[in-house]
Amino acid sequence: MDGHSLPLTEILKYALPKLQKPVLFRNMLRNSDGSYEWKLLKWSFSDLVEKFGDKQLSFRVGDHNKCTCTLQHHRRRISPPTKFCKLTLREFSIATGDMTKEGYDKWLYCDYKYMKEFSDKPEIVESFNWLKFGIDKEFGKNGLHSTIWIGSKGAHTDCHWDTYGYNLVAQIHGRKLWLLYPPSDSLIPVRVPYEESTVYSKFNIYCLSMAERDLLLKIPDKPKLIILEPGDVLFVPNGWWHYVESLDNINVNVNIWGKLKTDNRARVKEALVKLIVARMRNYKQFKNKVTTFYAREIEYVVTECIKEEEQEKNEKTELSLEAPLKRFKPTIWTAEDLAKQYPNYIEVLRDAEEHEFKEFIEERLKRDNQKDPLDEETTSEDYVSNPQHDSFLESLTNALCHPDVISKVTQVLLERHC
Ligand SMILES: O=C(O)CCC(=O)C(=O)O
Repeated sequence: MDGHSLPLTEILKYALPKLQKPVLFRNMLRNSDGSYEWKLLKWSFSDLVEKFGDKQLSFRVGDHNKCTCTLQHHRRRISPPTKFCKLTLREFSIATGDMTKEGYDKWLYCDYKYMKEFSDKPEIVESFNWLKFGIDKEFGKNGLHSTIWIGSKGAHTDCHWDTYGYNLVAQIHGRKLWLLYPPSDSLIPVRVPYEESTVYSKFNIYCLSMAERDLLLKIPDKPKLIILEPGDVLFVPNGWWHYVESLDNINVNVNIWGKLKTDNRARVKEALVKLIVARMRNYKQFKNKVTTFYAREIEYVVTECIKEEEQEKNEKTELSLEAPLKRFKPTIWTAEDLAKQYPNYIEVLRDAEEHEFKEFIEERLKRDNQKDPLDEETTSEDYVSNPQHDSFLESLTNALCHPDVISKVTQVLLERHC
């Protein structure tokens, strides 16, 4: 096979769920004449503005170069407190024009928006699909199961990893910077602030403190830094840390999480974390529910998980009893294998050079310097201030929710529950 042939869908379907390293797909979304295959990529941003019409989108608003915190880090210093505004895409486009003017120092981010919300805009939902990447037809035949991210320069998502699936991210407009780290404890996983299916890092990468800088430089794992351009598709394996920042004034990307066999166990883990956070913290969303509500939810996902795992075991046994010729044994592909086989389409991400990483860090240190000294810890609407709250309670919650602790509890529950 030469490097010109497109990766086979069947190969990607089996390879991606097992792949341990991120890879970059280039040219996958282009036809042989160089034009884009997806309508979403063919459209200009003005086309997209027309297609979204009067649809109101909710944007987070933050300050450039300040320790403005994302929604998730709402309990850290915020100046001003994280705000939302409703804008049409046209209004967003006008606002980003204003943002280029001197003295304007805000960013806007309509992030993590499930495209199901746009089912009244079938032209947009049908303008792309993930079938080439081996995503099942049920989920990948259009954009309905995808999420869209629309932001201006500086809009960012704090460093985290996602508990379910693997991620395919397609850049549509503008450039986005991704910092990735392999799964490990070194970035300090926390569940306070809490967001379902997201394990945040304690590091606030957008505006690093000196102490964070020093710690980051000591992490033995090598980070990967990549700037996605329109048409690029990034594959992120499950468990990889990522921090993401928009570099251009207008930024659009879409993504889908491919399903993994481990998602059943992840559901048990998430239900356990929810119980702990609900009982240890004072979030409004958990206020009116008794402990047995969460226990029942855990019981349900444990039962489902046991059922699924039994079924999988039976399928494997049946397969091994079949005639040897009928058995299908997919090859385990590594990122390097894929890149070697399809050099025109797949690249393994290289580790960031030391100087690149240092530059990245220095830029984010400058932001911290411009932090407003009057910044106070503020509370989001969702957080009920608790005079008893102290940092030890937060540490205790994070310790109880630590991924290793939760994995052990999950294992014991699955082994002992009948
Ligand atoms: O693009 C972003 O801001 C974050 C994307 C992300 O976290 C994801 O796709 O998992």
